[in-house]
Amino acid sequence: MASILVSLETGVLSITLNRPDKLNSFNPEMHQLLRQALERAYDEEAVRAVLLTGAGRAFCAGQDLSERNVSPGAAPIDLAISLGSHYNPLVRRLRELPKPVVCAVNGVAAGAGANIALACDLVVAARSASFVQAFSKIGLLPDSGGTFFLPRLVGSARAMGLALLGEKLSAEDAARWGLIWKVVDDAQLMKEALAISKNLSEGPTKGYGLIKKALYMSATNALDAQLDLERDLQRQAGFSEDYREGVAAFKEKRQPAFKGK
Ligand code: LHQ
Repeated sequence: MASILVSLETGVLSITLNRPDKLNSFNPEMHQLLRQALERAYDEEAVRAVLLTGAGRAFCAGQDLSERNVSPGAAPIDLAISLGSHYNPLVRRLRELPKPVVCAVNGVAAGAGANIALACDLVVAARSASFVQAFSKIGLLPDSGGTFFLPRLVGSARAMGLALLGEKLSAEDAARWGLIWKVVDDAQLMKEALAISKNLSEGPTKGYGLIKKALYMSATNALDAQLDLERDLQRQAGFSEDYREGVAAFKEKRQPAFKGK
């Protein structure tokens, strides 16, 4: 059984982490297939939004710990290698993809699984889902962008509590804290996440890519630099066909037909 399922429908590339018996934890094959799916999302014009979710009762439990040999006498594992070759490129790919990525968190999101969800642009979670910075329980620190995303999303006090205590945060609290976009009833999750993704896939894709860039750059820019960036990106947006169409549709009092160009 493939550890990643991929399908393209009406402009939405759905990617499902598919190792349910291992709570969709990451092994090298899953990393490789996810990388290929995101490359496809980048390359194919027909892909105008991505929807990431998990199969079974979990979204993703982070690294597959059953693959780590930590028995006495075993050579110590250099974790920087798997961060450098798998997790960090994955987070960069999600953030740099010039198309919106929706994450439907269907169950527990733990360790790198939680932070990969947070690396997506819009996170919708099932009411029964939860987020766990499980790293401290095994002597590690949050990775896959966790130490960057958490304080920015929920403030340093809550980020520190989540990271040090490694307790489960319910989807409802995650939404209340501003960690994610919204929480919905379990039965509504995929319907809602698909509706959001489809809506985005019919939108001004170029403009969305520029929105991502501007908002993500704001994490490290001062106001002056950000104003300059907005000027430069708005120039690009203004040259798009979709800007023309958006304004024409507004004037003609009709729905715009964006082409993502
Ligand atoms: C698992 C896992 C798992 C294997 C549950 N692996 N089997 C990457 C590499 C480089 C540097 C370091 O960082 C990283 C990134 C990381 O992600 S490190 C953090 C790795 N993840 C964790 O520490 C999470 C470990 N799992 C848990 O804390 C819990 O299982 C969660 C909170 C995810 C779910 O709890 P429960 O719903 O109570 O389920 P459970 O604990 O009973 O797990 C169900 C099964 O899944 C169980 O197997 P079993 O055979 O007993 O049914 C677990 O062993 C297995 N499982 N996570 N990551």
